[in-house]
Amino acid sequence: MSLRPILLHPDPRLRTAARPVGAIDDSLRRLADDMLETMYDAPGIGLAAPQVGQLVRLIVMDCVKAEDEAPRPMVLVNPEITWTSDETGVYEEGCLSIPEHYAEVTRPAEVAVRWTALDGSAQEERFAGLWATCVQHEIDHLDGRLFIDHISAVRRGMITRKMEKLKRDRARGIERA
Ligand code: K2U
Ligand code: ZN
Repeated sequence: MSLRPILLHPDPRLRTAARPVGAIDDSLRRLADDMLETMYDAPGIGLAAPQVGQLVRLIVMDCVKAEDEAPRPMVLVNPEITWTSDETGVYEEGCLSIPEHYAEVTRPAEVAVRWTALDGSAQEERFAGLWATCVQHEIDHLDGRLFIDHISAVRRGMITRKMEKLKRDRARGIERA
């Protein structure tokens, strides 16, 4: 297992729709393992393959936050939302590709998702609460969408300009070291 670098917005790969996974082979399983390790290390509660530069439809999640609850690492291959509740919920979202920026995002409070597990079996589950927010946030990533696409263009522009400066400073910092 190894940590993968997380791409920072703006990056064209974060705006590109990912391709469906064909074969579930050893390299996909290694990518899923590395994504889980990278997610826990960040720390985060979800991660999508495009965030580590792999434009395939693969996401990982573990939204268990209680210390006394067993972690529930999930790997979803080719996830699809098959139902959304009429009821919506608001959550202050962040993103590992847009560090230190948060905004309230309104999404359906519950969703049903169909996917393929790493063992090739078909899965379908309903998610609510933070799991519902997270799985929608991750599937957005697979379609090149970011949580800042759900806020005003003015705020999205401000965040993008700040991220461009952060990336310039980081690049300069490496040169200066
Ligand atoms: O996709 C990502 O960047 C991972 C996000 C997923 C996420 C964002 C907002 C709401 C739910 C999930 C990271 O986990 S951001 C870190 C984080 C940690 C705990 C709660 C919310 C966000
Ligand atoms: Zn994100």
